[in-house]
Amino acid sequence: MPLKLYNYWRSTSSYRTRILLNLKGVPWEYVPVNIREGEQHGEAYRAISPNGFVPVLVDGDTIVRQTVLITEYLDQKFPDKPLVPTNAAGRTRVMEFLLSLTGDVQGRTQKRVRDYIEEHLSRDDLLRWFDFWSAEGLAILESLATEGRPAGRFFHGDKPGCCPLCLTPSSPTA
Ligand SMILES: N[C@@H](CCC(=O)N[C@@H](CS)C(=O)NCC(=O)O)C(=O)O
Repeated sequence: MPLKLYNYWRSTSSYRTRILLNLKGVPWEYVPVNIREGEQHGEAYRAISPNGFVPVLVDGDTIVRQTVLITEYLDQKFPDKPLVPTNAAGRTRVMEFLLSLTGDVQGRTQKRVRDYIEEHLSRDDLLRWFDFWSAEGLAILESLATEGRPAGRFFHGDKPGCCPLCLTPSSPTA
């Protein structure tokens, strides 16, 4: 039975996860959840994703939420072509970057935060908020990626790995 990815085409977290699945090279099925139409709040989807976020990976009876845990799950289940370095130091550095991107940065700019600001404050406040936290977030990620420790030609390693590729979906906001 192929893996199923519940996701939305314009969601950056979903886009990241599609890249990771394709890097891994395992077959997977696309299950659309239209978060612009509010499908993430429906009862059926909340049974899979209690917090109403995409993406969610379903592998038989196993439900995996959070992009970082999906990355971890794919590496555990399919150890060929590791997405994250297998040595402790490299792994810690890459995981720090991914957690900062998908938690600290994404958490401040995700749709429900933007919707709240626009509804309870104003569109101008929203634009200011988004510009400020996008710039701040990208600066933090840049400092993590360029910090003094050697990481190869790319961050992290000599080939473009999951960090630069996971950043790609954020490039329209850069
Ligand atoms: N920490 C989560 C963040 C996921 C997330 O922010 N997903 C957004 C789309 S990019 C979402 O589902 N938004 C729907 C909403 O806010 O209601 C992860 O890394 O998977």
